[in-house]
Amino acid sequence: MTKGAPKDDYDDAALHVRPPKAAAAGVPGVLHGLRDVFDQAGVRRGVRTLRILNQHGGFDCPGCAWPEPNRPHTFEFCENGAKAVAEEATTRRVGADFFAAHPIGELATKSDYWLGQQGRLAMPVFRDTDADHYRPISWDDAFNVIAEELASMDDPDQAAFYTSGRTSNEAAFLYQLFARKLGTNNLPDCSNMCHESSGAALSETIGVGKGSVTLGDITDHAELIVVVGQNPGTNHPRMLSALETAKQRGARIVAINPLPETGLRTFKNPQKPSGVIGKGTPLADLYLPIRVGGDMAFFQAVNRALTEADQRTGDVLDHAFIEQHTSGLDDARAVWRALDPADVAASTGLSQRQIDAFVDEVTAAGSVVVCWAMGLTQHKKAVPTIREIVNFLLLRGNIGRPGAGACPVRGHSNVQGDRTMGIWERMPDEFLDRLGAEFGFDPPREHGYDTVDTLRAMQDGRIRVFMAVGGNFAAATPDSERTAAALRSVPLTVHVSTKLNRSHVVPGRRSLILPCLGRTEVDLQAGGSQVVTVEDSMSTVHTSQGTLPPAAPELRSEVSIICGLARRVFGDGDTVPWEAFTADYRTIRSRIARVVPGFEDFEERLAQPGGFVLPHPPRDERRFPTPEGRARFTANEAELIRVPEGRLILQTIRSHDQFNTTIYGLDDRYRGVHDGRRVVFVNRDDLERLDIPDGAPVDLVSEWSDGERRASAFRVVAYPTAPGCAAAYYPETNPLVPLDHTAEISNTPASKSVIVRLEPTPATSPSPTSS
Ligand SMILES: Nc1nc2c(c(=O)[nH]1)N[C@H]1C(S)=C(S)[C@@H](COP(=O)(O)OP(=O)(O)OC[C@H]3O[C@@H](n4cnc5c(=O)[nH]c(N)nc54)[C@H](O)[C@@H]3O)O[C@H]1N2
Ligand SMILES: Nc1nc2c(c(=O)[nH]1)N[C@H]1C(S)=C(S)[C@@H](COP(=O)(O)OP(=O)(O)OC[C@H]3O[C@@H](n4cnc5c(=O)[nH]c(N)nc54)[C@H](O)[C@@H]3O)O[C@H]1N2
Ligand SMILES: [Mo]
Repeated sequence: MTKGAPKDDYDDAALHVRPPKAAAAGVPGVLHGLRDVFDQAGVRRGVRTLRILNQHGGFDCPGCAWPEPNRPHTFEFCENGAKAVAEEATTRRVGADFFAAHPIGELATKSDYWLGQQGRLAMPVFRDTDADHYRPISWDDAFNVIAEELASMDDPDQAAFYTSGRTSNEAAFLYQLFARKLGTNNLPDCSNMCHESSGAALSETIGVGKGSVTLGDITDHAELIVVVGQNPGTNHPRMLSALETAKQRGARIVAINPLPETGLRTFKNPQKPSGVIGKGTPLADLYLPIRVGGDMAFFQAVNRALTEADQRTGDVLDHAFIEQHTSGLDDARAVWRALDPADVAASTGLSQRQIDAFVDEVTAAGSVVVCWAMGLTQHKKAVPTIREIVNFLLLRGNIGRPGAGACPVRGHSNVQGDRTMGIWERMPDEFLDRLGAEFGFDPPREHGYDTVDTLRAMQDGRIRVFMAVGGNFAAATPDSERTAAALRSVPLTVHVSTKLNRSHVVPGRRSLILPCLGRTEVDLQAGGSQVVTVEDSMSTVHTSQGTLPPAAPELRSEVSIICGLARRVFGDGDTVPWEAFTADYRTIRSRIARVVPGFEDFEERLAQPGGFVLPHPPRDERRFPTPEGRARFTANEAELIRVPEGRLILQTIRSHDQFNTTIYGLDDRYRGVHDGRRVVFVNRDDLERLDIPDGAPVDLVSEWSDGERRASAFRVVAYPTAPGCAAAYYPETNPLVPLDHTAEISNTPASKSVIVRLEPTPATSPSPTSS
């Protein structure tokens, strides 16, 4: 008997709201996490799974990319990590009976929560041309279907290969090799919707698109830690332990966020006695309730204040650093000088006193780290905003020394590693040269499609094969209704997945679902039990090895699926030894070592406890590999987000009970929402002004040049968010985000700033559970 049989779908009727929580984690947090694991995995499998989470020789937590402290035998574990593990370790299965019982049309009406609750995918299934059902198919036949469709293309750019950031380095390296051997750079990935803006801003200004701090910089050295546009209590819970450690040695913390997130206020560390019975550690010393999208104006005002203070005293800026290592300060300063305080106030919603309080924190601190996540990256002006933060760090030499630097906190556990392995539609020529030389072929040079461009190409009928290794392309991307229509028009879609999700139920005309092993499971190949590697948010590369028996006998590893397909496509005489790669992943790593800089002696260095750290010239030696060899100050033009009368700026966020499009449960405990998800948080003053009562049922309507988009039947929750702003959960709100509403340069969907109006939900409207 399967433990915890899946529930019927939910309809939000039971939704209720309590006041937000004052402290994060503590014992209730851990109990919630454990309950999920034991409910889904059973007690024995559950204990076994959690004991080896994030430990040397164990598997890397699929929860997030926050680094593990390099201390063997600690129990690095958090509530949301436990939920991520439970999702994978569940004993429920989706097999042939399931697909026979449920036509695709019916599955498409189910919520993301329901789909995920059905359990692990147990066998490959195929939907033949426009059929109503998926049916089992053998692996060989599945590879034949894909190979034949690929062979029918006029041009390799009619295929696109998506990756989500849970894919291991080994699988990612082979996947991009496969795509490039086929002749395309169409390698869209989740990062296009995530930290693309950070990578773009950092590579332009400091010469490396990755964060420049280590965990020790935060725990042991930083005097001030600024957490901007990030909700670590939910999305990176282990970061709270690091912030607590910093706090206890006297570091100061500033939170900049339109929402007063619980996790930034007080933390009760469940792994310490004081966290179990005490009041917990207060985290943020200063909280700035910034208006959505106001960060660039804020940092410009701060940078202006710092330069002006320096003109008075001469000791606020790090003149030696600026002189020796940077360029462009004069142009940036000209922009700051021209700032209009009224524009700053309108953009940020903050008073001069609040900005001054921040400037005082900064000038009092010998070293500053700025951490950020999606609150900065998913805006039209995301790239210039992050460049402005680099300006801020450069002014006081806060880069390349202990306790200082830029810390984009990555999402998926290996999203940074996938990029390092070449999952990018725009890999530089040096990488392509080395790849081509290693494997004896000429990789395509023309840039490929990112996520948004893949969708555009699908809409125009230019994609014949869409393949995804992991992720949930249909639900994670913007403009859901148009996206679904685009996906349905593709001749063949292929999803390599662990669990059922929305992408499978809006299939292409023909569609395959190929089930794979998860992180937690033993990966046994001809050459024995395999380990894979991942790279965390702070550039540490280490191993991950599952220990649970595979969820079903037919599952294959991602590596084996990619190699199986490649052998079918390229034949057995290929210059790439696909079969040997599957048998022993060390043979893949020996190639990575030759192609990817920083991976020399890969296998040997993996043996070190905790793995090894990739080189990062700005962090390691204050060397900036930009064209001029200097870090660059940039002149950025701020733009006030104009909000017509009666409208709000909607940001789309995660609840405490989800991992992106995977919905673990229906509570957002810290924000006080229970048993439902279709809520919209609005400031009480705005509700009064708009004459909408707290608790009212509303539709969210977004307005764009090509017309309106609607998401119906949300409940209004009066909440202390910054005035003029609203927040609601993703993916329910993705139908509201126009495909063309993207960040400049990075092309990331601007899903944190969608102009909406609230309309009363018509009384007859059914309450939809799916989008
Ligand atoms: N449990 C769990 N863990 C996760 C995930 C998950 O879904 N669940 N997802 C993973 C992934 S892929 C990612 S990328 C990360 C995401 O981690 P986060 O970025 O923390 O996730 P979001 O929920 O999008 O939260 C965005 C935060 O930015 C704030 N914000 C929004 N707009 C603005 C703005 O204009 N300015 C400022 N200053 N703040 C703003 C919001 O109020 C919110 O606190 O988490 C990763 N970890
Ligand atoms: N409106 C709005 N949209 C957003 C965001 C937002 O804040 N607001 N955030 C964006 C961000 S930051 C991101 S990263 C994207 C996320 O986009 P994706 O990465 O595409 O989405 P996920 O929900 O993380 O993918 C979940 C699916 O991955 C599969 N999976 C899980 N583990 C494995 C595994 O080990 N192997 C394989 N092959 N499959 C596995 C399961 O089938 C599961 O259903 O969404 C983006 N979309
Ligand atoms: Mo992400």
